[in-house]
Amino acid sequence: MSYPYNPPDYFQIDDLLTDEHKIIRSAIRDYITRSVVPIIDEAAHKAEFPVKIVKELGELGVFGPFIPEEYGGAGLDHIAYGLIMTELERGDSGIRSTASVQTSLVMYPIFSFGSEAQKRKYLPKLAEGELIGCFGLTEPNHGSDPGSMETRIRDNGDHYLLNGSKMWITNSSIADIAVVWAKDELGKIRGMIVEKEWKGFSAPETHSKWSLRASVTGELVFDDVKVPKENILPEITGLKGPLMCLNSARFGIAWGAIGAAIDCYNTALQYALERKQFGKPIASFQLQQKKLAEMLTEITKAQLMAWRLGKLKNENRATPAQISMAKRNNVEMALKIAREARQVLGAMGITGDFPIMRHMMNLESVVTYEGTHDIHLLITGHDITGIHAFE
Ligand code: TGC
Ligand code: FAD
Repeated sequence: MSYPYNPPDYFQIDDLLTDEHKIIRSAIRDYITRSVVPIIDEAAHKAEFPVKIVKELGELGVFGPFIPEEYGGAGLDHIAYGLIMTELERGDSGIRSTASVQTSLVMYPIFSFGSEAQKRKYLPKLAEGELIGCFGLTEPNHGSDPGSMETRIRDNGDHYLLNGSKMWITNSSIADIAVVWAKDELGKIRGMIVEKEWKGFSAPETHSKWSLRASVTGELVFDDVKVPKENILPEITGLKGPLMCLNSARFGIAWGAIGAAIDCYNTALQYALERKQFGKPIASFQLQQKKLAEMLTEITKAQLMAWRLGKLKNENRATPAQISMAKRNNVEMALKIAREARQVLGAMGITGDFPIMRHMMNLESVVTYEGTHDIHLLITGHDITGIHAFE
């Protein structure tokens, strides 16, 4: 069961949005209500990503909204991108994950670091959802410390030979292409586009997840894969390449997590108004009101932070450390709200009849991927003090 979706706008942040923003948000919101809410609980139970929605999301313009129209994007601003992510994550973090990866981790690097031929070949199809992409940075032995990656390319004439493996990769087994990061013979990190059919490349799925169950996660394994030289992203070397992609994806997550939080708050509020104990709606008890009031306060703070970050990003002034702070704060906020909202529903909160438990389990991944909660704290610490506390 799910209640009508009534997202709060306590500080009238809608006044800060353009008509175009509101039209886009409304289109995605309607789509999620119509096409995702009715199927997502069953998909999560079955641990299946509803792959048919990829084409529909492409038609809605969810992939690469800030990529220029000449490459298949919509040429929108970053606030529009953020609003789209909020609406998608109200549906499910896994749906937002697919859009994050496709947009920020696949289309963004091809657009920013790719050759003209690469852009023309891949971007329009990725925008339409005709191709699905994934992003390979994390390895079995290197998660928070991607700079130590072991995956390698070796020059072999007209191509490179790629060897190594990546782990925890969203969309791995359903992806047609992978943007992969590997070190060359000089130890420099290079990005490349690897196609699914190439010999030596496999992408087994990881099973038994209790989180992001309606999303595909898996490995990328490279065994002497021949990567043509024209598939190397020519315009970037070094760790800052993948980290720039992460800035874009983390920005989207800072907005996306608000959608999951609002869905939990909305459910808790409506349930508390309906559910009676001791002859009264539980919403009349001060302890429940405290929970609801604090949830709304935290959502409102997160909305304001996301909106301001969007303005800064539109002006090309958002720093990676600001993005880290927003990702960390907003995901933690959503996770806490999911836990509180679950309690408001009592036993009903653990069932799939309501979306809360699914959001809560999903957010356990969101708080870890794209940089863990603690890594983002250390990024803020570094920014404040100038002292690197990673090593
Ligand atoms: P460090 O020495 O600090 O930096 C290396 C170079 O990178 C530059 N840099 C950045 N550039 C752009 N944006 C950023 N955010 C940047 N952060 C650092 C830096 O200036 C330097 O440049 P240069 O020119 O001097 O070489 O690097 P480090 O090795 O000490 O590590 C820093 C650290 C820990 C912050 C970083 O590695 C990190 O963020 N670790 C977390 C890893 C992570 O987030 N992985 C995400 C994998 S993808 C994923 O999870 C997708 S989930 C998708 C979904 O399903 O939604
Ligand atoms: P580790 O790095 O081993 O960290 C373990 C713990 O140690 C964490 O709590 C961490 O905060 C802490 N820690 C590590 N270093 C320090 C330090 N210096 N100081 C203090 N504490 C520290 N990756 C991709 O490349 N592409 C994807 O599409 C992708 N999708 C994902 C999807 C899911 C569902 C999940 C769960 C992960 C995904 N990831 C992806 C991987 C994700 O980015 C990593 O899991 C994450 O960066 C953390 O790495 P790790 O899991 O190896 O943890």
